[in-house]
Amino acid sequence: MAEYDLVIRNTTIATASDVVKGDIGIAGGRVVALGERLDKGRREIDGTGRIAVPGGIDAHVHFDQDTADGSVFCDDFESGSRAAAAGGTTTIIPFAYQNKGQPLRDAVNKYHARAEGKSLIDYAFHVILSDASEKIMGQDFTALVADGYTSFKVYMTYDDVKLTDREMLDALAAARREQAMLMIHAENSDCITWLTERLELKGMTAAKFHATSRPFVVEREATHRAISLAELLDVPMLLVHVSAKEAMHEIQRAQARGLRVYGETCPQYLFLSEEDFEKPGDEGAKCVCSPPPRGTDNQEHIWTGLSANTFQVLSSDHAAFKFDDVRGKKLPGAAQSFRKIPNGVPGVETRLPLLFSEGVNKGRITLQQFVALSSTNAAKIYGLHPRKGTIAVGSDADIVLWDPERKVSLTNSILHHNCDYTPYEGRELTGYPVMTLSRGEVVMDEGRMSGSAGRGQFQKCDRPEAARPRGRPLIDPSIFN
Ligand code: DUC
Ligand code: ZN
Ligand code: ZN
Repeated sequence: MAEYDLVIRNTTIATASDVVKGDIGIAGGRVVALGERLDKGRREIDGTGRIAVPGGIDAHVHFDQDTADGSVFCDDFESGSRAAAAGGTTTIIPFAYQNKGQPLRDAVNKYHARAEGKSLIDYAFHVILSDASEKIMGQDFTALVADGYTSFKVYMTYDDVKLTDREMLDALAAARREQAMLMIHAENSDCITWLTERLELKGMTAAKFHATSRPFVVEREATHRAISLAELLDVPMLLVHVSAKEAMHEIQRAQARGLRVYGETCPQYLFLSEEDFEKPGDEGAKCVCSPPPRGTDNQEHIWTGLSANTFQVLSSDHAAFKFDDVRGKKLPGAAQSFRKIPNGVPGVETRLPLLFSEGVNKGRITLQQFVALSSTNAAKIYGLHPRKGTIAVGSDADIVLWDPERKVSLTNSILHHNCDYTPYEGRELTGYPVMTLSRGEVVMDEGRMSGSAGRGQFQKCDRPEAARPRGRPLIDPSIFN
């Protein structure tokens, strides 16, 4: 009787710290042995010429989320999780969106119902905190953290969700008490509104003016302000979707001061630029996201931030709206403004192939950094490690085999999302995931999907060690505790 359900044999095993050769023994959905010449498994997979990495964790995706303006996200938990698995991701962390005034528990329950029976792979939830009032926070913030929802996104812009500085302080104080992780969308709301109104008055409404309405200063200022508030109360935080080098420099300065400030960036800031907004017709709308992609020279700076470990996480911020759809990105009529274009780009499936091809294969980051950025660090920052994010005895057998030499032309027809375009159309990649295992079950083999919708399990997150305060606030914590 074989000891293993499955053995992946003779493969290169890459973690965030090591790259070694060997076999991986899997039983009961978990890794139970790493070694050489492991006993035969009931099933054997030849890993020769492949690299086995911990399945990706996409820690920033929007699936089936409510919107304030009637636009419709085109991926739900089924299509989104399928696309994720096809692209080498085995855990997704989408958002439960709290409407202002809504109890946090209700928001979480609503998104559980949306995920139920649909996700192919495991998932956790971040909660979008649009109301941090005492009434709301006093209700169920503490209980939610205890129940495995340990990360909360705070917006500094967008009218339906934004918090004032004072409300952010409330959120920070609560996060500090509960050791929860705050994720910050840092853009100065008033600057954006002021600029948008003036651009519209001048008739400057084309997609490219989206970038004009949200210049790097808007992001840098808000990043600096968020960090200052966090420093005041001594609360760790993560700045999401950092786009510009100037915001990145704010994070670097905070890290140099010893603050627990973490950074996330996304492929759109490595591969897209404001030149994409100039594309003919309405094509520019395909790349509208916030913050916007910057100049092409900015891309190398963001790569440097990845290789220098300024950023801990590379997420997709998958926020997919169809292009050619009444509720999508292509606006009916030239009189419409960039303000009406739904913000976001698809990317859950292309995140890792882009990072591998242009990062690892072009020598910008090491294989270990690839693993850290795509999986391990997110697992640590959001309280899923070591169950997720590594290949180690006892961890879930969420493993992806990569063919590091596979040549792929990216085109929307090979992708599994429900979107009618990819902003990376026509890119030539080297290196691609060829098999995805979720808790030991093959869910993708050479692009063929298997496994039933709904097999993915909700993952409770622990209070992340990364969210533990340093214990050195600038003011006495008894004042705000
Ligand atoms: N910006 C966000 O803040 N969220 C979704 C997509 C986007 O572009
Ligand atoms: Zn955001
Ligand atoms: Zn987002």
